[in-house]
Amino acid sequence: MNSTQHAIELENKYGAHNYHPLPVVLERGEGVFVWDPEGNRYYDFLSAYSAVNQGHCHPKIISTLKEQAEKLTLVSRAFYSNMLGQYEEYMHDYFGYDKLLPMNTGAEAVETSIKLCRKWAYERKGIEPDRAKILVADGNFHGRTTSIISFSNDPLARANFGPYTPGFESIPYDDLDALERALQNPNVAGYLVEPIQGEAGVVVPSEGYLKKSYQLCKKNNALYIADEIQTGIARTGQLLCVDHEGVRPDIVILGKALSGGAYPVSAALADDEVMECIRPGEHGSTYGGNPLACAVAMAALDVVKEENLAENATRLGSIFRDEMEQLIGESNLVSSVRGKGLLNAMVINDTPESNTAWNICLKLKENGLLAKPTHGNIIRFAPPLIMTEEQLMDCIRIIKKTVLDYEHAAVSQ
Ligand code: IF1
Repeated sequence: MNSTQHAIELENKYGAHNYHPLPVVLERGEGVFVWDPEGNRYYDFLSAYSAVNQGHCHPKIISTLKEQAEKLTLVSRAFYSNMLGQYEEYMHDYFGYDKLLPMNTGAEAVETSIKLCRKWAYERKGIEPDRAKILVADGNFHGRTTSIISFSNDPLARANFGPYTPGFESIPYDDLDALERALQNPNVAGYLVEPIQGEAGVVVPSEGYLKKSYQLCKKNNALYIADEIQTGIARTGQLLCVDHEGVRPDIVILGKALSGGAYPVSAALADDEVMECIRPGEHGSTYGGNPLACAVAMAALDVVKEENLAENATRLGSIFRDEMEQLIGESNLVSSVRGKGLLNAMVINDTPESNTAWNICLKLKENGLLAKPTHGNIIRFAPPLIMTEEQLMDCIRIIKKTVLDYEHAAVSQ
């Protein structure tokens, strides 16, 4: 038994119900495509929440993974490995930060940056013990650990998981006045922010916000911490989303596409002034920086440059939004499209409580394209960055047809 239905039944029976997936089972992926057990092919328009920017099972990444897996996979940080230093130097050359702290999941790298920020606040900025405060933005999503959900505003992510970690203050996103006011508190150690808010529904801040919020932090001696886990690695048309405004954060957090989907790899990047606040015994992870992760990450980042993924994201992203604007002209069902590069969202003209976006996603699936609603009435569109223009046009055709058919069916009911 290897059918879609059976796979879903097994998950329902034996797995925790902490997700509500679209009813599709995937067993194979290649590039922009994934297949279900019955052999149906789909365009992947989620890319595992932007982890698979390089496309599914990229041959270079997978062959590197196999090669390294046969040689050495894990040594822990009790010993040196021949790969970690090489990877750290590679990352230094690639992103231009003095040092890297390797972790595995995105949430761990966010936790790492929180610890780095607090440590810096006490040891360099001179904040009194236990008084440091980190600013975050309303609507944030940074992961699911107990500390991170403590500063979430999403009741689902947060309710009944208290008591919550203190030391955070949430301010409105894309609001420079609110940031400036909050920064008047001398105990503010840093501002943790997503350059585009993903979970909130691909919320793009006003032009200049990244630059000006960075400058405000610098003026008030607070660290600027950019969570580029979803927006980084070419997704928005630049290597990092902050590059659009020439901002160089004090801490950059990477995950997801750092491994191209082949393995969990995350990292916090910072200069010595911040990174040297962490000494032996103060932070770490058994798997963080393991040889397999190092090899995979270097291959994944090679692909980003070799295949010009940032340029492709820019080019295809603007075609996508132009075409969706046309659809808005023809349809009452779509109210807006927004995004940068290939991180985009379509707002469905219905209440967040309605299941319209979900139903459209079911129809998209029937028509061979996988996307997922977020916040009820928003559909996120984020295909792998290796997509060709021809493939994109095929996808646009599917999306337009699906939306228009859905609307006509609803009208004729
Ligand atoms: C879920 C969203 C995406 C992230 C940012 C840290 C993390 C994430 C900016 C944590 C993770 C994921 C996790 C996934 C859904 C998802 C997501 F819808 F919630 F917003 F991508 F769009 N910072 N994002 O986006 O990284 O620990 O998961 O490796 O939890 O359901 P992680």
